[in-house]
Amino acid sequence: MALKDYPVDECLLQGNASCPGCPATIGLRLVLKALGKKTIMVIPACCTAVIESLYPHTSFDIPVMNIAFEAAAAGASGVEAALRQQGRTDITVAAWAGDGGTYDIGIQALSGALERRTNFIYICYNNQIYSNTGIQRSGATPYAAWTTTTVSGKNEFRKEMGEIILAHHIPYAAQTCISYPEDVISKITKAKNIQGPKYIEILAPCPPGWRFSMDKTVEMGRLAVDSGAWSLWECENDVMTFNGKSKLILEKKIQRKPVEEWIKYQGRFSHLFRPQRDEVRLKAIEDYTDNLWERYRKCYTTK
Ligand SMILES: Cc1ncc(C[n+]2csc(CCOP(=O)(O)OP(=O)(O)O)c2C)c(N)n1
Ligand code: SF4
Ligand SMILES: [Mg+2]
Repeated sequence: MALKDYPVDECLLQGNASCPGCPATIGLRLVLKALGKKTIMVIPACCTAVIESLYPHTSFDIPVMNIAFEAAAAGASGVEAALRQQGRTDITVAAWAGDGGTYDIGIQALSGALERRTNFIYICYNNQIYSNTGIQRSGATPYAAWTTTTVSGKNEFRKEMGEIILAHHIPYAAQTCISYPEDVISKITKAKNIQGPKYIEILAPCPPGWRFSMDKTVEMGRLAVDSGAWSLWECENDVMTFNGKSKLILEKKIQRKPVEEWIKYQGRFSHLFRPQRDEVRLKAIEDYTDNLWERYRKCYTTK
């Protein structure tokens, strides 16, 4: 959809409590434009619960159910069952959770809801950290990144949550990024019109957590995609389609930029460049990314 055709209605109101340059609010604005007001959103503990504000105030113009950190998918399953019981088919049920609430603490409830074929959309905004509680590492934090619990850089590589989701063989799964509004809106719109469980993950570069200037949020997302550190794809009934530059990288029509081109702007990786270059860890990051793309090429049916 062209930018001029986006709905002008905003379900995320002004004066909310997000940081300047917050990717969660960019993502949520886009998602709610696509879903519209007939949406019930289930939100666990995360930055968004703070952005929403304290009862009795709210910055969201839709009904929201706030729920415990681990329970987003379970709560959404309950809402969906209640609506089904009432014969309501005009309301979309969406869970909106961070990477901590998805990759780590909420994974059991999420896997269960996908396996039960719950009719809902689970959206993970992935800022690669537990940001709300002070920038702790999560299962989504990339290798070598500084967080307050990995002060010399994380020793482990991130989980590939997309691949874990694909193993559930749900009707629709996708990865996108806040830097690509048309991609976000078209994937959410598609998911809204599919019956059964849908999972969409949105990369959300976080200025305070990744240590970059607040006017660079969109650029950080684009560089993540250009470098292949993140990819845009969708999977419908087990057939994957890569989108935008990710498709060109997959088909080897362009070369991905080195991941270094993305991480060099982020203070959380500064120890890889100063006082001297850490060639071992920089190479490990590029190797990991090459292996991931080779796996995409070999192991998945793509079109
Ligand atoms: C069971 C439980 N453990 C820990 C917490 C504290 N807590 C609240 S939000 C949060 C971090 C959330 O991280 P993420 O899901 O990535 O969302 P973000 O803050 O990054 O938006 C933590 C650790 C909690 N509320 N409940
Ligand atoms: S810490 Fe990051 S995700 Fe959380 S409100 Fe601030 S910018 Fe947004
Ligand atoms: Mg997070």
